[in-house]
Amino acid sequence: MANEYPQALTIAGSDSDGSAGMQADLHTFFARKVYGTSIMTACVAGNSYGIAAQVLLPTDFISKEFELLAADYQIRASKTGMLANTELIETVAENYLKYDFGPLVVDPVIMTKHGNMLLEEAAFESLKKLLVPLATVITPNFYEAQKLTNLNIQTEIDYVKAAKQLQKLGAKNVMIKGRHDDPQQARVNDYVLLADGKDFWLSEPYHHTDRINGTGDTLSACIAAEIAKGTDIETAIRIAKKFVNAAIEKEIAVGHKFGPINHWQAEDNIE
Ligand code: PXL
Repeated sequence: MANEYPQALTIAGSDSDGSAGMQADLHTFFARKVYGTSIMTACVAGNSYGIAAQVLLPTDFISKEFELLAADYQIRASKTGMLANTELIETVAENYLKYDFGPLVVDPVIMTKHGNMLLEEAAFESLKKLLVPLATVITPNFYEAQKLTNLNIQTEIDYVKAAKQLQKLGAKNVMIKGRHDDPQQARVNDYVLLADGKDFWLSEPYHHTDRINGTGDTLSACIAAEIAKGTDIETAIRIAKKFVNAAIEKEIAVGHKFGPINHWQAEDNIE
């Protein structure tokens, strides 16, 4: 029968070097054995040194992508990545509400690890108003959580406060990814606050490597993949943290500078 196999959707930008964005999402869907569909919002021209240019797709084209997928596929979970500006956020939110594409994982992508902006500053408010309330799970990094909450996040208590504030904005489950910018640190700790109020920290070792492009994309895609298979939210988040850790642990050497993580390593090393 058509559509029995679990299907997930990424609504994101294409990254030409394959390390991040939609490509990282599709690698993850493949590794987690869900069929991956994709609604492209933008294309960036980049390589492992950085991004040089980006173009945004027309909103009527993006709406067409939604319409065509809805007419044929049965998507059981979705995730968002690069949405670039207010117009694209509005288009994505409107279309997501029009169809049934399952629970939504929002990765509130603002900037690449190397400082290229992937969301206009003027669009932060629409991200908060239109997209955060649609999030079954939201996965900001430390920087994005600060931007969305206007809090200065220093202590563990600050993470808790920020997560609660994101729930007030409408997100159901929140995972705030901890800092990983200190070469001395031994572990990377992420804070999770679930819809029912249960909370916990997830901790994995810090790996000293430049090959970490696409970690946020992979984490959110892995959560969506698990949800598409029927995994509960807490387990989906726990699997995704382990998956990303395994993918960082053993690099694949492609590109000269800030390379990708290794989805095959992850596929082979977690259940
Ligand atoms: O990893 C964030 C990200 C998301 N989407 C696109 C990107 C990047 C980082 O380079 O290029 C399209």
